[in-house]
Amino acid sequence: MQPRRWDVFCRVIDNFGDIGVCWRLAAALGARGEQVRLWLDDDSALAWMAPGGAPGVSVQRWTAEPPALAPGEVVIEAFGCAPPDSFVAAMAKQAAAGHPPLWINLEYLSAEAYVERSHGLRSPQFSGPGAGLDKWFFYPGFSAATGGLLHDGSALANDPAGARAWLLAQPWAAGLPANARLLLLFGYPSPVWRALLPLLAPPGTVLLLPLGGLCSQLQAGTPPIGSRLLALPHLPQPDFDRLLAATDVNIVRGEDSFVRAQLCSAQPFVWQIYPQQDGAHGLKLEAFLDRYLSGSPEPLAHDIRQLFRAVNGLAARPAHVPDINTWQPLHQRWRRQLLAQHDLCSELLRFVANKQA
Ligand code: TRH
Repeated sequence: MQPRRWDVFCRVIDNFGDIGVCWRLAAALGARGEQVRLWLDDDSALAWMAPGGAPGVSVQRWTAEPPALAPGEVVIEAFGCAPPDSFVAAMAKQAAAGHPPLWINLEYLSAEAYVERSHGLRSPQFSGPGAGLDKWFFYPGFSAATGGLLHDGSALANDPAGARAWLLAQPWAAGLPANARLLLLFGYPSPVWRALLPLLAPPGTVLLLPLGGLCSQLQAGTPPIGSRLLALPHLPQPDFDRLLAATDVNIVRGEDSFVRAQLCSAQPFVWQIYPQQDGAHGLKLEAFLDRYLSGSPEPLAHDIRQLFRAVNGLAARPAHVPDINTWQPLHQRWRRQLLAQHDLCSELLRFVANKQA
């Protein structure tokens, strides 16, 4: 089949999740033989996230006066970022000529029930340069009634020893004992860490800290007794995935590292959710935990829920952390369940093929 031409629009709001998700999607589509033009208003993070680029993907600067390029067959706006008016007008013109591009809004990931209800819905455009066009909602998610999750890199979890050997060979890991307990801490700066780290990082733990606000916060304080901090350079995305597979526990955040910790690692993880002003993140966290812990025995489920809540400042510091040996099988069962779902790239290709048939 002829490759399709895709335009993927991404606005970097903050941090690395917007560009991280869009790059991963673009690279996954490129790997399936599609031609992707990724529009970015700020592509600076790609220098370390994707230094080698990816087959089939070209990056297009999204400037105030975007170049007048003809839209591809599929246009994705990530997280409702609204492509430029001139581009949408060109889409409408193509539609008037009998070749409407398929316009998709790739939404944020959530385990909440509305996702299953809203996935695949049509949104007719009544005004603006795109009047007369349809926009379609595409929701990633944790069940077969959603668009699923990107699955690339998931085999890493099957070879933790290989991932650990890779880690120990990295220049930034020089001198790390082979059997060190490694905790990746990729979170947001927060007052909760002072109380929680002594629980999460017992003596002998090496805390791996990606560059950023939390790394600076912890470097300015005293590490938990008997543990050590190791600042990491920014890694290319495939190496970040390897890192997740190589550690003993991962603390992750946002959207993309949260998904990777579930798929790329056989070890448990804790999620620091992206905080929202209106507190909506609390509901989102509980919806995820309801799914993740479904069918799990008490008191394990209770302990995990309390820990996730505490990391997000939504509960007091728990008295103890969940037992890793009973948590691990739960995590692995969850991971197998996710891998049994169709992956997001396949779902997206199927969605596009159906709509364009
Ligand atoms: O960085 P995040 O907090 O991103 C976001 C954004 O803030 C966004 O506005 C918000 O909407 C979203 O969260 C929910 O966390 P996330 O999503 O985990 O993105 C991090 C990306 O950075 C992910 O793709 C992995 C990548 N990464 C690397 O490739 N190498 C690295 O060394 C590190 C530390 C991260």
